[in-house]
Order: sequence, then C-alpha cells, then structure tokens
Amino acid sequence: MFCFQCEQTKSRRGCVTVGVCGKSAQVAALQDLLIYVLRGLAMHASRAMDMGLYESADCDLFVRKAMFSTLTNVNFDQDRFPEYIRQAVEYRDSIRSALQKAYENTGTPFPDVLNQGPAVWKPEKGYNDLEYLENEGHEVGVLEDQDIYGPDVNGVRYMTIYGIKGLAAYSVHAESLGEDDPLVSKFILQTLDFLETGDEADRHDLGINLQKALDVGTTNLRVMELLDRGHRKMFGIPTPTNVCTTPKEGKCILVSGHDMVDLHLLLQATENTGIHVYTHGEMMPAHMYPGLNKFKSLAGHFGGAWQNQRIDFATFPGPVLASTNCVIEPLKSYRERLYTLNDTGVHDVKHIDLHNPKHMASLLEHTNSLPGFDIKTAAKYEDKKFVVGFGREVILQHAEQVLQAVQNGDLRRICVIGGCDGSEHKRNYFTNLASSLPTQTLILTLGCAKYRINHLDFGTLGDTGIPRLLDMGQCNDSYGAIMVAKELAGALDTDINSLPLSISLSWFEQKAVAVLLSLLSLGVKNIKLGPVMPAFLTPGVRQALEDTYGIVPTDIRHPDDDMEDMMKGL
Ligand code: FSO
Ligand code: SF4
Repeated sequence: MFCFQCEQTKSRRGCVTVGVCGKSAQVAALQDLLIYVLRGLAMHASRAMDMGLYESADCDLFVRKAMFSTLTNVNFDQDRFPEYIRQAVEYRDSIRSALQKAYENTGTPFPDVLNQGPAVWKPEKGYNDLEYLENEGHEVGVLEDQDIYGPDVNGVRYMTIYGIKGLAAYSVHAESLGEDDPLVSKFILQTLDFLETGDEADRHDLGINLQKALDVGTTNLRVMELLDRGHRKMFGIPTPTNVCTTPKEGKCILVSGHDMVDLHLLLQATENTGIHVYTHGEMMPAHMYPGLNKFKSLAGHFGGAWQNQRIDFATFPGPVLASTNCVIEPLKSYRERLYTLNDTGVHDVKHIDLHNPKHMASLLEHTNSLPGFDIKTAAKYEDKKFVVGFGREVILQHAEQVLQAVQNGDLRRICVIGGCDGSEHKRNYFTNLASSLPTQTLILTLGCAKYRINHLDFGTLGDTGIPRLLDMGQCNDSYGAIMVAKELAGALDTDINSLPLSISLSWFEQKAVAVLLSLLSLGVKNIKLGPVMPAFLTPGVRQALEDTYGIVPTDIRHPDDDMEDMMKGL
C-alpha cells in the first residue's frame, strides 16, 4: 500500500504497511481499485455527456458516495468495497453500451482510450475473491502514477483527487438535505476523465494541473453554498446557543460525524420516548439550529473532538452512531454499541440506515437495554460552557459594530483559527496561537479544530459585548466564514486580502483539502497551514504555492512568531 492523503501520514511521507489511521493494506488497495474504476467510469461518462447521452442522477450520487467511502477515517470495512467496485463497473458498462451504440450508428470508430486500463478493467475472478481484488488494487495506486508523471505533477494530480473526495463528501451531505446541482457531478466526472485521458502534454503540465486543483476549489464553493442553503432551509438560521455538557439521567444515544439529517431522524424517533440524544465531535453545531434544538430529546453534548472517541465512546452508557468521518477502529468495550451509517463502515460493526423503520426500532430497543446515565454519573460531568451558533447571519448583524471597532483601533485583526483536528500533540500549536493573540482580536473558528480553543475564556471585544471567540459551526460551514469576509470586504470597498484578516488553517483530511483549494481559488493569500504541509506536495510545489499565494507552514514551535506575523498581516 501507499497512502499519503492525510496529514498524519507516516513519517510525513506515506503509510506503506498499515495506515496511521488503522487502515489495512487490504482496505487501502480496495480503495485504490475503487478510485481506479471510478476513473474508468468518468472516461465514459464525460464522453457520453458531450454526446448528450448521459442522464444518471443515480450514477452521479453513487460516484460521490463511493468517493466519500475512501476519505480518511470513513470506511475500514473490506467487505463493503467489492460492492462499491461492482456497482462502479456496472454503471461504467451501461454508459459504455450506450456509447458503443452511438459510435456504431454514426460509423465512427470507438476511441482507443476506451479500450484500455480503467475503461475496461473487470475482475477475472469475480467480486468475492478479496485477495485477488486487493492484488489488483496494489497495481493502481499513487506510486504507479508517480512513475508516469513524476512526483511534482503527480502530487498535484492527487491534490485534485483528494479535493474531489472532499467536495464529493460535502455534496453528499448537501444532497441529503435536498440540495444538489448536476454541474457538481459533471465537474467531478470531467476532471477525473482529464486526469486519465486529457491531452498528454496537458496532463504532464504542472501549471495546468494546478489550475485543475483550483477548479476543484471553485466547484467546492458551489457545494458549500448548497450545504449552507440546505441546512438553513431544513433547520433554520443558526442562533447563539449554550450547549449543555452535563448529561441527564436516563437512556441515551450518542451521534458523531457530520450528518444533521441522521440526527434529525433520530430526534424525531426519540421525542417523548424518554431517550436522550447527545452530540459528539463535529455534531456539536446541531444545537445552533432551531429546527434541531426544538427537540426535547436533544439533551446535550458529550465528549470532545473525534480523536477522543475511544475514551468518550467507552464511557458513554448507550449506543454510539458514527454518521460520517471521523470514525476509528473501536475498542472491544464499545464495539457492540457502535453503529455505522451511510458510507461509513467498520468491519464487523453493525451498519444501519435510520430511514429504515426496522433498523430504527432495533436501535431504540438496544438503547433501552443499556444502562443509560444514572444521576450520580451524570453529575460527574461539569458544564464546559460551550457556545455555538455564530453563523454568518449573526456575525453580519454586527457588521457595523465590527467595522466601527476596526476604525477605532479596538479591533486590530480577525483571525480564523479552525479546520480539522487530529491527535498529534503538536496541534497544541493552535491553542497557543489563539491564547497569544492580543485582546483586540476576534477569533472565528469552525470544524473540529475548535476543540483546541473552545475551552478557553477569551472574553469579549472591548465594550462591544461581542464574544472574542465565535464558533461558526462545522467544517461544513466554511462557506459562512467566506461570506463574512466577502461582505466585510464589500462594505469597506476592498478585497479579502486587504481586510485585517488572517487565516491559520488546521488540516487533517480531504474535506480540508477541498476547503483550502476553495480559499486559494478566491485568491486568498498568506494562509498559514498546519500543523505540517501535505506530504503529497513536493518541496518544489510548496515553493510555487508560497510564491503565488504566500501559503506557509505553521511554525509549530513558535506560535508567538506566527501570531506576530498575523498581526502584521504577513
Ligand atoms: Fe473534523 Fe474529521 Fe469536519 Fe474532517 S471530524 S476531521 S476535515 O472529518 O470533517 O472537521
Ligand atoms: Fe495513512 Fe492517512 Fe492514508 Fe490513513 S488516510 S493510510 S493515516 S495517509
């Protein structure tokens, strides 16, 4: 195996025997094979679109869900991948038949590129032979492509693929909220096709590949806009809300991941049953939506960021649902209580669909068979005083006050410190950076990286009454932060880079790659990216990005120096 798609990759180079995340070599190879076959599907779909022959909302959603399954900490179940691969081959071949007929009818020869590689790959031994599929997957990964394209271009090509994975995941969330745009899938399929069959010189050109990666960022902005709209349409405008972290006596279920639709289904099913539902990790922003917070069964938040799940899940006295990333191989102590949903998977862990009434009923039955919280245990958890819900609407209500504070010198800088978190100790950098900021700053945070700073008391900004730390929501809510920046720039008749705004982005996996590419596609400069730079970017490419965008690694040992740079706008 070779995988370097996330920040925690082994020795800052790549995981080669087993993932730091726990992904086995077998699952890594199956995921590589899946991406390979999806590339073959895209080669056909892209041509079918050009000829007006492609109409498949089902296929569009399948491609995005299949890509979602390959994100870091989403699906570790080797038994799920043969089915994804089988479906990808089936969709590919049905588009292929339509294309073949069209070519026959016009008397044009079928393109040669569609008679090789991922365009025609089929399992000689069927889909049940995992070892065979694994061996096939070991032949079609990063290193094989690197032999063809060299490390610089290959790294950028993989940045494009990882960005597409991130935007695919976000668009699956948006779709479940009823928001979709066919242009998103069109972009995914055409870009995957370019990586496979684009003009040979273009495919080897660093500049053209960098532009493709930026195009991922532009499309991701559209996806985040859909997501923003979907959440608001379904659950209302986020409102500042105190989140209760002291559990209540009674039966309980914990929900982790990002999927508010799953949480909503669960809240509907548990209302007035006496079962309490708690959020974990990236689900905490659920409390900011009136349409979710109105449920009495939404009892509070339990635990910290995803990387604490082994402690948090082990001590939780009820079932735990992993709705999306980030899930990790469970400990024995809670394996029986863990459920995966959607494209998330862990081998031999129950996988359910909350839309299925039977699955929901058996989950509630399981909940009632477990102890839940008793008064004594519940009282041991102190209130952490988390406040969520500073969405773009709330912040922009105070735009005039904020701009006035900038003019008075009461507000010297708005610092975005957020993104995704990980378990490494060096991520304390973000805590230290935030703590070292002068009091004349506002800190916008989102994503699970908020847990590095949301336990600290930053007070309010001068006498404005505005809290200095404003939690905007999940990483899914990055669109809101971008809109705030755009609106403030508009009000000051300037551009984002001329605002007193600095960004320190904590990245971990491919959703963060998509968000980073969105920021770059908007021309945002001087982002500090950390805790370390992506392993898939070579020193040469990092330098090119620094030269063009001023993007630099966080100085993890010297957060004070970074703070001073940020205050100077560097
Ligand atoms: Fe975090 Fe995980 Fe939300 Fe990521 S829970 S790390 S970028 O999946 O998506 O912020
Ligand atoms: Fe390694 Fe990250 Fe890939 Fe897991 S997802 S195998 S930790 S690079």
